[in-house]
Amino acid sequence: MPSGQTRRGRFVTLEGGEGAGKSTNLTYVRERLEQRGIRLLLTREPGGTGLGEKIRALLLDPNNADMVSDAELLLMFAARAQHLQEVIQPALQTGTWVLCDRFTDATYAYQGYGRGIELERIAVLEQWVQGERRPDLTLLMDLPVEMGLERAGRRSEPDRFERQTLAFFERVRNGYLNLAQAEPQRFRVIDASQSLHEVSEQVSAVIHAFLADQQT
Ligand code: Z5A
Repeated sequence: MPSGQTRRGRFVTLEGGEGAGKSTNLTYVRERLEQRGIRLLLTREPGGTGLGEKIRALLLDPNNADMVSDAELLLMFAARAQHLQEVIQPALQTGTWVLCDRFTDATYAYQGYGRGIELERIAVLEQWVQGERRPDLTLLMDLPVEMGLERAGRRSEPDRFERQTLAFFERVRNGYLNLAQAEPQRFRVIDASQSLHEVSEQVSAVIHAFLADQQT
């Protein structure tokens, strides 16, 4: 690379169903990357900006039980448009890596497979809001739905998504697995049903291999 030119940052996302351990494993990914001297920005969706966090609150509020699926979809992309322009793109352009808890794969999984919105309509919004921007690496934390709900259920009051049926979460899980199968070069599926230690070992191996690829 010519001197004075900044190498663009990489865009890494974590995905998975309820209680899959994304937040927990974000810490491992962060540690692995920072140990290698990589400048890193941690963020999440929906959210990641002042406006995005307000949209997130609307989306998760159980009092908005009457929100229609199209409104939910458009709010996800409204938050994403702000997030991309205000936070993600500027960081990547200056060489900072972005580690994001959920991104557009969650829209395909939840609003597409879960709610039943046609995937083609989501693809139109994806192209409109993101242009060519896609994650460079996506870790999909996969585990049986009941196990994830059991883990998540140990916490606070359920939000609007956490009140969905088991069948909804099964569709989300299958949706994620379909996405991963369609793009094996980007996705790495982690068996999140294992112990925290074993899951962290899988995550470390994925990050190690990804970093090795970046140097070739
Ligand atoms: N959503 C959407 O519909 N469309 C979109 O486009 C986007 C999002 C971007 C908010 O997401 C909601 O937005 C989400 C989808 C929707 N709703 N749902 N469901 P979120 O990511 O903020 O919320 P979440 O999915 O509810 O995250 P979560 O439940 O916090 O899951 P997590 O981060 O994957 O889990 P965790 O907090 O790391 O772990 C859960 C518990 O399990 C915790 O007590 C851990 O200590 C424990 N844990 C984790 N791993 C293990 C292992 N391996 N063994 C034992 N215990 C473990």
